[in-house]
Amino acid sequence: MPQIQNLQINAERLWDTLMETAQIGATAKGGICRLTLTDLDRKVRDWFKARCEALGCTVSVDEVGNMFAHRPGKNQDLAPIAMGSHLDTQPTGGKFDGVLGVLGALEALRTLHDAGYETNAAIEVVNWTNEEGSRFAPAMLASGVFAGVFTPEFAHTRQDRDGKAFGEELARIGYKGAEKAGARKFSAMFELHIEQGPILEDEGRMIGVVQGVQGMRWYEITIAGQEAHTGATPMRLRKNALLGAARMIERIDAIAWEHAPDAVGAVGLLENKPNSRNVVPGEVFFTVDFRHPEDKVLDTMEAKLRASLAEILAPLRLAYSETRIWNSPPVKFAPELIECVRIGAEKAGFKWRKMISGAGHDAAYVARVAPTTMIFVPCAGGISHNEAESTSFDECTAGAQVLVQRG
Ligand code: HGY
Ligand code: MN
Ligand code: MN
Repeated sequence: MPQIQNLQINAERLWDTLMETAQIGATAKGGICRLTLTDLDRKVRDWFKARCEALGCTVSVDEVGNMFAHRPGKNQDLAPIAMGSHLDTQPTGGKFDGVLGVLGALEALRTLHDAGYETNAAIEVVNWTNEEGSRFAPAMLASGVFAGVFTPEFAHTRQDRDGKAFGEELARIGYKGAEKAGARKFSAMFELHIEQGPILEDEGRMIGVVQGVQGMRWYEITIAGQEAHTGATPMRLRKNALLGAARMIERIDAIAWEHAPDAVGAVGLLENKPNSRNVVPGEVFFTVDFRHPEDKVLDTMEAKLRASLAEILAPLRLAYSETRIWNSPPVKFAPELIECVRIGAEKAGFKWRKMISGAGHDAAYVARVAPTTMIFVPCAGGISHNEAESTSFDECTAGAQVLVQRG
């Protein structure tokens, strides 16, 4: 049996799987729109399950749709080593966010299978449900249930903006498993992912040896004014909810700048009602995404957000409600696994650097229940959550190669 350090992944095969699955939800601009628990998600899940079963893996599904493809190892007493990420995308997502982590892990399985290599611990390739949080908030929902952060009931009752419930959609696509989420144990979890930022490319490095993930908080805000005729209502009598939202959006940006360069903040989702040309907007719903490596700075940003709501909206005679719907604290990954990735990158001759993840990942939650770390590869211009997201053949190969050596 060959030594694991001599195993080489089949780079063409990996690239072909990335391009093949990119057709499931392909957009005209070259990206993917494959929202969680849609028929397109079912289609890519079915594709993934069939490829894993063709390798002799058994594929299990838990109560929130997480998929686990199990390849037995020599020592049944050892908990499996997991590797994986997510197959759901943003509405204007790219070909690599999440997908590289799942298909890189599939390629690792295929490489082991071709070599007839029997690992000591079993290997499990994982597809985590609803990592993006775009359709059902918050993000990383199903890995969060797996890690005990959320209850299955909380997940099942989350609704999308059309009022559809997570649990019903999961059952509708046939991926509401019987297995209790979190019942399954891992001895380690590795997640391969694109960096989604510009640092690796800017420094000409191939591998990010990820130390952890920054803190993330999401808020939902509804501003209530009064619908009125845009022609007959004097300016002094208006209660314009969209004006209030506009001033809040400006202030939210300013709060992030006050704590930059490590802080970031954005309003990404906004619904204006009734959204008619000649009606003064009566109600606006919008979301806030704040992130920073330190919780105490996020506390300061949160306090400023709340103070700003009262300060800005009262003079406009606007009411509001604000709820923090997600708080994912900063996470540090397992030092011994970080060292594994560093050694793997060195042995493969790749330039690497240590870094913190700006984006959230399932690994952030799995790190609560198993030793976990991540492997980053560059993406062109640091662009992600964008149909133009692009990671090269060589970069995908490098990431999967480090993964197979480490897994
Ligand atoms: O929000 C995030 O950082 C992740 O892409 N879901
Ligand atoms: Mn991702
Ligand atoms: Mn993403």
